[in-house]
Amino acid sequence: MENLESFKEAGSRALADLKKVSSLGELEEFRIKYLSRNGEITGLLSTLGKLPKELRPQAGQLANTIKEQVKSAFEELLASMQGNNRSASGPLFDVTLPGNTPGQGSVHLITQTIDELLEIFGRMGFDVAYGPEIEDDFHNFVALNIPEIHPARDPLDNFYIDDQTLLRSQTSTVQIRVMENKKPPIRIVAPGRVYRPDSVDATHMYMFHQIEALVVDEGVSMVDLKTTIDQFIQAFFGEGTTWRFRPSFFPFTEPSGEIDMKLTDKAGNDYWMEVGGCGMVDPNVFGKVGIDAEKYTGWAFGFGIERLAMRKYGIPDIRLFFENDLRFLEQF
Ligand code: 2NM
Repeated sequence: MENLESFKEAGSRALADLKKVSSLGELEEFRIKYLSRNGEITGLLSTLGKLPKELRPQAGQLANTIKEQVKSAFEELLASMQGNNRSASGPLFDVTLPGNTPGQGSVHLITQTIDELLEIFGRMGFDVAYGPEIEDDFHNFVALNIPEIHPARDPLDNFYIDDQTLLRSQTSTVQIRVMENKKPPIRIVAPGRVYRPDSVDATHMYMFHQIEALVVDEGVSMVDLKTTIDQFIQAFFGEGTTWRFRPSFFPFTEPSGEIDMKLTDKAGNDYWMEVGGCGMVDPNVFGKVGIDAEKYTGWAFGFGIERLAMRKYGIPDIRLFFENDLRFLEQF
């Protein structure tokens, strides 16, 4: 009986030692100590001959059970260490296995386009200005020389919050705020969202983005306006892009013009497409913001950012920008 107890004791000691093993090197030491030909556990069987004959079968069975137990615990640990570890003493995982790469997002095409526009205008010496999207009647209409009875004020053409407050319908509101707060020289661009309750179709959305430029200084003329627009269009669409001024009217500029780009349709015929508006700031606007119209002149222009991006990247439908379908967004 005493021998049987010592067999059990040897088994427990081996299993306890195995728990302390933390590297393949230590595991090999364990194997030599307990499971090699002269190891302690393997050796149990060779002591059987010294036992009384009646005890031998029971002791032999016990020795085998213990040996199988220790061996299978050893093999299990060995397999788990080898499966996760190539180095004998390193951490218990394989740093060379490919991991789960998190999906990487990308910058939205409208944001990319705004970044590019600000980069181009930055090179031409323009500062960037921002303003609130919830505006008052003064900044959205009055200061822009838009009279009380003008169709642009129609409740059906604007998102009014109350009589005096609405979502801005153009970023010119930012130009007004800059002119209120800063004396000339002024040279800014204002990018941002604007809101108009248009029926949604391939070229209309109730929210879109504009970028407007404003320059005010002494002796500023239409030559500066036209040169700046031309340099911008060549930089954004590529050298050799043809565009034209077309006379037009805005309440806040005089004279005013539309900016048309020359395009070619599938049949090879040229046509003109409006991409923006511009003009010399009306002296009435200067009067509203306290700038001396006798001393200063200025010009402004505005482009729809979605339109610019649609032209540049061949996007046929404005709704694609806002549906957030990854198959669209991932292309840019
Ligand atoms: C446009 C077209 C023409 C414009 C005018 C002004 C201001 F505040 F100076 F009067 N800001 N923006 C302007 C002029 C905007 O966008 C199509």
